[in-house]
Amino acid sequence: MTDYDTVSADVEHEEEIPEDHPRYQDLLTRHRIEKGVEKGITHLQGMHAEGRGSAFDYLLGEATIPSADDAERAAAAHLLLADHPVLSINGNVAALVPSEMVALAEATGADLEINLFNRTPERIEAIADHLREHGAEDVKGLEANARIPNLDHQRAKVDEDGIYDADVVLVPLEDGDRAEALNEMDKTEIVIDLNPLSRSPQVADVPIVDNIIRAVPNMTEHARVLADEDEAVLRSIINEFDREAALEQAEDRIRSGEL
Ligand code: PTJ
Repeated sequence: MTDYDTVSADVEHEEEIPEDHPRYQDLLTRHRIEKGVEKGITHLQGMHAEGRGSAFDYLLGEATIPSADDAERAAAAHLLLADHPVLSINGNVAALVPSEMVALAEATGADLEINLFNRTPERIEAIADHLREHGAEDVKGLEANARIPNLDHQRAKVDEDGIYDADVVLVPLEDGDRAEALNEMDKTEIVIDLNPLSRSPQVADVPIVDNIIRAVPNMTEHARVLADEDEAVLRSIINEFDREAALEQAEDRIRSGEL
């Protein structure tokens, strides 16, 4: 019996998961999603979404492939150049990367906005509290006084001075309908999704096929490095990024296991 066999299935605090466990990142992710459900942050459907993401990540080699790193750098350049960048947060994002989203918002001057597929006042409050506990000062999405056109139901609700007004939006782990509707509003859309065939990355200006746990800190790192660059340098990073190639390389990696 190895030490790995002693990892309890009922971990209370994430520090109990040994960092040298070969499946450390996956165990950490599952733990955070479970805690998110317990805290009323993550919807039960978020567990299904995580399971699907985890299967794609396994096939990707649980690593940020070079084309994803290019996408994360281009995304950082877009956020830095934006007039009004907004980072959208759902129940999975809040559970998985709360402090990392706060750090990305600080590095790029972006707003944080809660935008839920399964919207209830209780979940909105729980997520806002959770983000504040992780350092967020201003959280949007509570007012929800505007609507994304051509989208029915609760999932269309956004803040007028948030996502509705944004020129660049980061929408991680997004439902395909909403990604399409946001895209039709002529916003620059950055999507993080481990499934390159999903509609959300397919319609995104910058599709990032990577686990959000790796993608967000890497985007922040790129944003810090690029923060003092001229507009021309940022524009050339954006122009050099090839979205079709990024999607193709991710799919090839998943299908063949080779880069
Ligand atoms: O909190 P809510 O109410 O807004 O609901 C959020 C979920 C995620 C439940 C909702 O948006 C949903 O049902 O999403 P989908 O349609 O299941 O899409 C989620 C996508 O995210 C899938 O393509 C997954 O492969 C992908 N995904 C899951 N976990 C990760 C991921 N991508 C990157 N990193 C992950 N950790």
